[in-house]
Amino acid sequence: MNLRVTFALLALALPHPAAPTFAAEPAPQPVTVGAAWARATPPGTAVAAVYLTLSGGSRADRLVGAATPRAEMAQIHVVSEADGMAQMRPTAGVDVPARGSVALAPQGTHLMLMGLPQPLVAGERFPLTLQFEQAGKVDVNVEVRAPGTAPPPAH
Ligand SMILES: [Cu+2]
Repeated sequence: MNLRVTFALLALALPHPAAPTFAAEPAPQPVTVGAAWARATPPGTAVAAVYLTLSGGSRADRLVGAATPRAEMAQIHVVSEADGMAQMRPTAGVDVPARGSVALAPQGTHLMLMGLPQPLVAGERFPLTLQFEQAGKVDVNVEVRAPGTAPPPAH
């Protein structure tokens, strides 16, 4: 038996360093993001809102930011009512409870895209990166839907 074959047999006999280890605890499940969409924007409109659903993983997390190549800036906005008028304001984050679900939906919390160089066209999709405290960056695709009859909420 030559030396090369002997080394090959030795390598087979040794425990493989990448062999799976069976931990007592299951791997933590991160937050997941579903059904991200935005309304198409008329030409010349510099802002758009993105809606989506956050589904909590095995531990609580917090959405703390977003970015997309389609806008200069993205903020998390909450809607509150003052003197009968709905008002939006930026907020630092959205808590996602473990195994809970949080919907960012029209008339409520949303992601505000500001500084759109081009309009969002119905039928297209664009990438959006969400930033979470625990899960880090999560990439999603935003579906652009035809504008409905309801006017977008005023800032
Ligand atoms: Cu807004």
